[in-house]
Amino acid sequence: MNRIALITGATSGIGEATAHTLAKNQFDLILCGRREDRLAQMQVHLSQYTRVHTLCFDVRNLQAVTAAIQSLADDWANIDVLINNAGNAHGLDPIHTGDTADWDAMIDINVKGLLYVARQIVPGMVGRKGGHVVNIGSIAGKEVYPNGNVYCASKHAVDAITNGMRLDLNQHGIKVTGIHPGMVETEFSLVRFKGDTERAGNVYKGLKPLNGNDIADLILFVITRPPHVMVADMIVFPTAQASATVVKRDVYY
Ligand code: NDP
Ligand code: 8X3
Repeated sequence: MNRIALITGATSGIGEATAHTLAKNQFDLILCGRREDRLAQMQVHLSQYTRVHTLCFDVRNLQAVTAAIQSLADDWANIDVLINNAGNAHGLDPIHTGDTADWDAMIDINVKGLLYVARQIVPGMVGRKGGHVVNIGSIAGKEVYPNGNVYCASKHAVDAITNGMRLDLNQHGIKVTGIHPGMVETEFSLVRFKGDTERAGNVYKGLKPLNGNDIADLILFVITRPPHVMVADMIVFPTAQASATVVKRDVYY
């Protein structure tokens, strides 16, 4: 019987690629995001491989998160794998000129949203004495870089929450994994730079970045280890990247 995986942020980038990969590897899928049209298209496409259910909500809205998860029928309610992936950077500004609306968005989505979703799903895992939570952090949760201030803070919080979850859930047989990518070419930079395609494109110029499928492969790997094996933490870079700030480019700007 297929396991059930719930993916937040399934409408683009890492989450979308993960949905495609898991659909072809014996997972039933609950796909979440705010863009209903994309969720609907993915449901149609991926239903050729597996059972697919969609939930459209904003992770910032506690009532909406709660209502969505509680709306699940019995045959969807026992979630085996939670992939907390929804998140973004908003802006890249020094601390003294940062936009407080950007700060609110990053803290509300990347930190509080992850917690709201986990709070709804993890109790069921505790009751069933098993499950796996995969939190998508970032190299920004392991290092701090210039102008990254609040995004880095939000991802350091994800790292701390992931480690805390692992401690608290240890006695309940639940696996908790943190995956921390470096540069992945998705809609991430387009969102960070508020639709400025030129600035977003420059982030990846002169190197081969990771793509969503690279991270999806790793997620599939960690959630298909035998019951006694838990990958706790993973940092993954493109080969051209050595840290948040050290990147080899063939083209210099
Ligand atoms: P994308 O912008 O391509 O995807 C972000 C996803 O998050 C979308 O599906 C979006 O869906 C969802 N999302 C954003 N805000 C909300 C919200 N308020 N409520 C619900 N869903 C939301 O970026 P990535 O795929 O790159 O990002 C996925 C994760 O990976 C993020 O946590 C990011 O921080 C992390 N990451 C990304 C890296 C990169 O270089 N790309 C590197 C390291 C980590 P919708 O708009 O439909 O709601
Ligand atoms: C995304 C990677 O380096 O832009 O989390 O913060 S970085």
